Amino acid sequence: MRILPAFSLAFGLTLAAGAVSAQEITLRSADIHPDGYPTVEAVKFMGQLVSERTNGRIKIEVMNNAVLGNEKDTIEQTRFGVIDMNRVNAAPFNNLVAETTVLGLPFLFRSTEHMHHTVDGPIGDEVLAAFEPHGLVGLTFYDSGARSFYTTKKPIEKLADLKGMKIRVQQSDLWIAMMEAFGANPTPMPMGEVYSSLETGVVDGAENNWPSYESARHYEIAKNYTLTQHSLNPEILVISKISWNKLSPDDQKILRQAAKESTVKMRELWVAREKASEEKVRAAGNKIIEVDKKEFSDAMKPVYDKFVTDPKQKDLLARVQAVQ
Ligand code: BDP
Repeated sequence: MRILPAFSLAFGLTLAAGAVSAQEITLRSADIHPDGYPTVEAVKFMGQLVSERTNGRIKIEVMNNAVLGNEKDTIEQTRFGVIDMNRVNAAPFNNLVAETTVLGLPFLFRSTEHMHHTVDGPIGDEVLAAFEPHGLVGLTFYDSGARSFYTTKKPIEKLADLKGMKIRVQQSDLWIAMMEAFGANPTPMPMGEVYSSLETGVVDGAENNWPSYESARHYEIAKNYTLTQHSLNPEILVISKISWNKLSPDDQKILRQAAKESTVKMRELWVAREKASEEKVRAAGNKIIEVDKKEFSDAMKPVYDKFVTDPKQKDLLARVQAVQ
């Protein structure tokens, strides 16, 4: 949290009796994606709302393009209050906040609506609340579409094609186990290293949604995109507990509300971007492959067996599955 007292104190004195409460606060928010990406634009939108509702007293500065580092590192920095806010996919949180694991389980959500109904309801609140003991406050969820595989050389037409392929995964034990269950050889690394790893053959492929496949330009080198749609793992926006505790309860309320409203905006942006990215990739002549998804989902039992073990996780999974 960057507090800018010079201008704001003087300004505050004219506005309110308590100069301290009128201090200007700039919350720095990390994101790895470029401008125009729906997560980035959603947090900017949230910043506008917060600024309007606090008469410019609180601002959010979105520091995107991974300028603050890769996701795993920025999560640590957010826990320690070096970075105020962070928008990260649920996967890099898995090893820290066990409750996030369930959301990434392969072929869990039947549809985007099922995912929305889950994260918008009490289960979503429960997962967000689970961040608190880990130095973070969960604010809201954003969409991330469906993740599918892409490869540089051999296209994936059936499950057996994944056998022995080196596939980049996010830095999460769940995701490593998932790739193993698909028969692949998982290579965890941050998103920023994927392009060169595909280019130099360190990995044979990776997996992501249409917008990331397109915006990170992976589609230019990994031209086979196989629509396995194996996970609808959402994105999560968090704020450091250290930054949070410095805010008044009223300001916390404003932030929570603006975060929720930014999700509504994000979903509109997401639908448009997904379509635009798909069109761009198809226009580039990439090979888009449909597969028998059942074959892929049938292979996922070991992942469920390994990660849904204790009664709490079992109960959470059953409740997600029961959401209509
Ligand atoms: C994108 C997520 C981003 C992840 C990235 C990845 O938006 O948070 O870091 O995937 O695969 O879809 O690392």
